[in-house]
Amino acid sequence: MVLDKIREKMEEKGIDLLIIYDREGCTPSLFYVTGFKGEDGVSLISRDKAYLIVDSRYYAQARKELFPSITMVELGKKKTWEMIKKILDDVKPEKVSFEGSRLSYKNYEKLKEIADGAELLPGDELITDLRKIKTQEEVSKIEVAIKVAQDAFNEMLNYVKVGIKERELAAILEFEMKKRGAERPAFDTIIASGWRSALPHGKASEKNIEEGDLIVVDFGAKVDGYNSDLTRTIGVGKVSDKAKEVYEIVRTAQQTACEAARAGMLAKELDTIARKIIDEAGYGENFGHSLGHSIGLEVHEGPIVSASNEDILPSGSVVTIEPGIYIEGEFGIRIEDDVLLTEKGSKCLSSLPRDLMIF
Ligand SMILES: [Mn+2]
Repeated sequence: MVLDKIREKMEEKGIDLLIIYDREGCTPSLFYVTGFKGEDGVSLISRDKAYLIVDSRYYAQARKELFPSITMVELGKKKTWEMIKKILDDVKPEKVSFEGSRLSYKNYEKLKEIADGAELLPGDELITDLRKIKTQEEVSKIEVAIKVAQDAFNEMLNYVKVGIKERELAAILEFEMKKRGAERPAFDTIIASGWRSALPHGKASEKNIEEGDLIVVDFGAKVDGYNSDLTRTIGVGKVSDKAKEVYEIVRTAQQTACEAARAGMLAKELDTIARKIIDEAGYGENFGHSLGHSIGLEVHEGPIVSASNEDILPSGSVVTIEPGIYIEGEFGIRIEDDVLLTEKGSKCLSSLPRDLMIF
């Protein structure tokens, strides 16, 4: 199915061969196109054939995981580029495409060397355009990744108290996600308390949770290849009135954007809905990042929901909606949910309460 769609796009653009070159998991497109979950492999897609080259570490795994339309090529004692050349000599392409944002310069030079004069052109969009629109099966996998993360978060809340370290809370959260089936956290868990909560990407540190702290918890699980990405801000003890006030602004902005989101909007229109509320409350300067991004095989993928992105949000995309207000030296607040966009509107896939929880 994916392969058919890629070939349609290849034909439109006159591309005879597409190379997906993965080293140490640098491109999730390899899994998307071939079904292979290993971290090293090269796929070559021509108009009528599709190959995956793997070395002996992965023969058994690839045999199990590969989609039936992909032929496994055992590398044996050959070098990867020798094998790629062999297939190139057989296909004799005039135009060869590759992922320009993934193939290293060094490997691009190697490709040029063996391409025998074929035109080389980056073609990331051959795959990323498809990845923007999630199938029902992909949405279900994201929903599982969300459930695992939410259940683990709820368990972690039992440990929130003055004196515990941010890093200890992060470890509990990550352990609880793995216990529930996560391959790993979707990214390094952000637990940022007190003054650190004003750092939008404050990874969990050695800081202890203190009386009166707000804690930004930004976390996600990777399950069966797919990621979730959620944020809640919680309080400990006597939280200041100012913090509570600002919390309500973020909450209103976030909820309004979640409810208004739908496919067919420009990405920047959605960003504006939340940004306007924060601007009008006088905190525009304190919301420096984009409203959100798409999730799927990667935690950050396109389309990005930013003030400058004029792309249309397609039906079937799953985006995060995560406005925040950060006041340096004082505190920060962010709330993030994962939302499926359809023509009819939005469906919030995550379901943690948005009320400020105080422990
Ligand atoms: Mn996010």
